[in-house]
Amino acid sequence: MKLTASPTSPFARKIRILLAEKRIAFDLVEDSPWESDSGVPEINPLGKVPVLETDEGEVFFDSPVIAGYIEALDLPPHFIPGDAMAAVRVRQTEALADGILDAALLIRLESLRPTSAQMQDTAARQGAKIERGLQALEARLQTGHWFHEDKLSLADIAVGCALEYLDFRLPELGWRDLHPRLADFAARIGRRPSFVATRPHS
Ligand SMILES: N[C@@H](CCC(=O)N[C@@H](CS)C(=O)NCC(=O)O)C(=O)O
Repeated sequence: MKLTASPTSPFARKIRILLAEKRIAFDLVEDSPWESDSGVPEINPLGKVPVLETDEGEVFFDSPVIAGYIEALDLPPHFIPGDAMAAVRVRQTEALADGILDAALLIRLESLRPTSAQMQDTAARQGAKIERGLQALEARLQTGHWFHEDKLSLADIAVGCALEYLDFRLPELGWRDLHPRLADFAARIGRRPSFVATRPHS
């Protein structure tokens, strides 16, 4: 299978980690959808990465759908529970982590515009979403090492990618100060070889 991704995309990183944890071989095609000559719009009409192409030529996006496809291959270990309600709960935590990333990306994109063209309230509005999201995640991590059933799941991988993206692009947030359980969690999951091997560098 082939995964098209930009090297620093946190959504693509979630999929790369999932594939690494499951020891599924894949070809990584680096392509930035921000470049004018990007081939991404030809495989994903939405022009976003990650995009996964199966050996049979079927194409999947966006990252939660790709994660669902990878799990549907039924190769251990499993990162989405077989029980339908438990799976919904894992996906809910994934959505929270992905939503934090959406907000962080908007702040980042706004910061790249000339100062005179920046929307003043974007950082505050999106920053508030990030903070509420972090509070919700901190509350979900009341006991145990992992978010669901004390077992590594897609939720943990998604949250780990979101927290490390904040470190990478918005270090000034200093999110660890108010979220000690998430800080412990980030340190723990960040030691996994799959996280170390995919950590973005500026
Ligand atoms: N919900 C999507 C979000 C993907 C996304 O926003 N990817 C960014 C890179 S991190 C992108 O390709 N942006 C290009 C664009 O918005 O035109 C997913 O989970 O795959």
